[in-house]
Amino acid sequence: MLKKTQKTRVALMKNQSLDLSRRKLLLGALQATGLVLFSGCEKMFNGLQQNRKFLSLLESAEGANRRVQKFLTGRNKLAQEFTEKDISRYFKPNGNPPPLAMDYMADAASQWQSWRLEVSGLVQSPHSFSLTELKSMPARTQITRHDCVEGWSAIGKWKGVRLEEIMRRVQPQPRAKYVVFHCMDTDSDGTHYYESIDLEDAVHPQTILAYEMNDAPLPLEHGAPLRLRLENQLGYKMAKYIRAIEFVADLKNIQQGKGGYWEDQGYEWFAGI
Ligand SMILES: Nc1nc2c(c(=O)[nH]1)N[C@H]1C(S)=C(S)[C@@H](COP(=O)(O)O)O[C@H]1N2
Ligand SMILES: [Mo]
Repeated sequence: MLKKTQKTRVALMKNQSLDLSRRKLLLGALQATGLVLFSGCEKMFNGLQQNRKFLSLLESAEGANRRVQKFLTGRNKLAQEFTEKDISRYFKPNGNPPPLAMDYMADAASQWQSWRLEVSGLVQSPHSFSLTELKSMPARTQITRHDCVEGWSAIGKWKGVRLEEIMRRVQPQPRAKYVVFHCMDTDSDGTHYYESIDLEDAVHPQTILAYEMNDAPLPLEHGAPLRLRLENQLGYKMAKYIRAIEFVADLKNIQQGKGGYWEDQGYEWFAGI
């Protein structure tokens, strides 16, 4: 006879392997459509949740002090931009794998025709944008370095619409202080990824909602169809698989109240580099 905890563990393991084989099936179907561009994808599925380990320097008091300084000074400074030849040959996909939800997979297969970005909250004119509409808006392209708190970096080329353009369209109310990004993916506990930034970062010239990476449609594992690029902060701020954007006065009523998935687990809200 198994003890109750053992039983639960066995049940959990069974669920996980079921989950994995379903993922593999769906992945195969997507590969057939040519939507999965990176071969590292399989590995990423297996590496689920490995990013819970963080480098100690980044968590140290020294690292935290540096970030406070950054927050107070020079926030509108441009992050360094690179040239085509600096683009990394491999850019590690990190964090949760693409959402397993059937509607996500179906949307991907139809090239996001029915996907919409819902923009709401404290705005004068809430609006839902199709990908075509986002692509028809003024675009910015930038080649920048991505720094993950785990200690790896990669340089990539991103094209997208500036968040300020979205704000011009929806008109945030004076009470709005933060922009919250709601994502479609979940961790293994079913908790949705989310992130938030303040309005100062939202209007930064390099803050874009990217739909292209290295001159190709944003690959699934890098956050298709839309992900945030915020070039003066660490990787975990850059929400992938965005479904909705909400303007709020306060972060305390969203999930655990700390402004982001990792922040809810103790990481800093302002992750300046
Ligand atoms: N929705 C969502 N966004 C996310 C994550 C995630 O797990 N889910 N991981 C974050 C982390 S820790 C990093 S380093 C980057 C990784 O981006 P990449 O997959 O393009 O390398 O995405 C960030 N945005
Ligand atoms: Mo990260």
